[in-house]
Amino acid sequence: MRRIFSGIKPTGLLHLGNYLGAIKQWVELQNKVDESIFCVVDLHAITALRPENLSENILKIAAWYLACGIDLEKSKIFVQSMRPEHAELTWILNCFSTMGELNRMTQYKEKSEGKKDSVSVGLFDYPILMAADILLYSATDVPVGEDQKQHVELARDLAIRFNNIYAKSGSGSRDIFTIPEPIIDAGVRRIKALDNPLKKMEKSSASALNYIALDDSPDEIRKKIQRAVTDSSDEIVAREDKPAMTNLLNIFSGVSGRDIKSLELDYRGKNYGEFKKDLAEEIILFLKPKQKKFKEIFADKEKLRQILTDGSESVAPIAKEMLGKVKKAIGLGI
Ligand code: AQP
Repeated sequence: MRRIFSGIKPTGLLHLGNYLGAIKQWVELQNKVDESIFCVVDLHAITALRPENLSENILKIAAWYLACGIDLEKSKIFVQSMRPEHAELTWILNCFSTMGELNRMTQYKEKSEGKKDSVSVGLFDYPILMAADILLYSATDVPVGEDQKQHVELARDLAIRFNNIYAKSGSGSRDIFTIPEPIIDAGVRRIKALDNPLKKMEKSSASALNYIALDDSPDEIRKKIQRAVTDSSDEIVAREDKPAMTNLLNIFSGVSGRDIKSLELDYRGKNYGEFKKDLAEEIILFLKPKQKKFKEIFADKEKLRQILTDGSESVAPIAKEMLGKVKKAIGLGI
């Protein structure tokens, strides 16, 4: 039985990077596995920031999942904080993890750089919450970007450690946790920020010029692409010494379905202005049907809340059973 688990944190508006790097792959994977669970991971959203409009962003992200093609016949969607088992299993797994392991997490090192003593304990503990998300549902496959691979490896280590301890104690609970595999699709695009092609596009950026949000209007898209950073020479090719053009070509290819080589051929001898104009129109065309669907779904918030409540109730038996097994193996409770 193959079960996928993945999620996005509602720290801001979903952007093209989130679509091309995550949701597009989820939509394809939901047809290939037995079960898919997609979560809006709101507990993760408060580890480093105090996101504005958190509650509304949670609903928006859920609406985008549906508008982009997550199919409720095949997949379950819910909000992390609606299931208390995530926080409870996090505490238990905390007691099976070491400071050394968490100190080695690259994302923690990057996000805490220069402010080690003032970052939240939650940021340090982020990988354990992620391990709890994955292990609670016995996920076999976890689609993630390269930057999250280390966290899935930690979840694997914790699962193996826990299984080994409780097998040794003779409780007969060898395989409490399923060992998850990270799925890192080589075809998945890593999208860089429009205002800095050396950094990734990110929704919590202070500048809206960093990203194309999925709900940006045509005028905003034209303006942002027009103002996107370019490289020094006026040549439309994807090359290591041209990170800005490589990123723009990558986005063009992602939204149009055309390969980068054919785009390079089409734009040979043309200038950045023409290329950017076409790119903006291609993004607008690509987002238009998704935005239409999003608006319809988001207009009925009561229905959306019901979908998330139903989703939470439908995953509850899996989460409760797993937490029950874990507590029983340890001997917690009476
Ligand atoms: N720029 C990107 N290119 C490709 N994929 C991306 N993802 C995020 N940014 C890009 C993928 O989207 C999923 C959502 O991840 P997340 O919200 O849990 O955290 P993140 O990776 O930290 O995303 P953001 O948008 O950059 O959020 P903030 O600004 O809050 O840190 C993941 O699968 C990720 O790989």
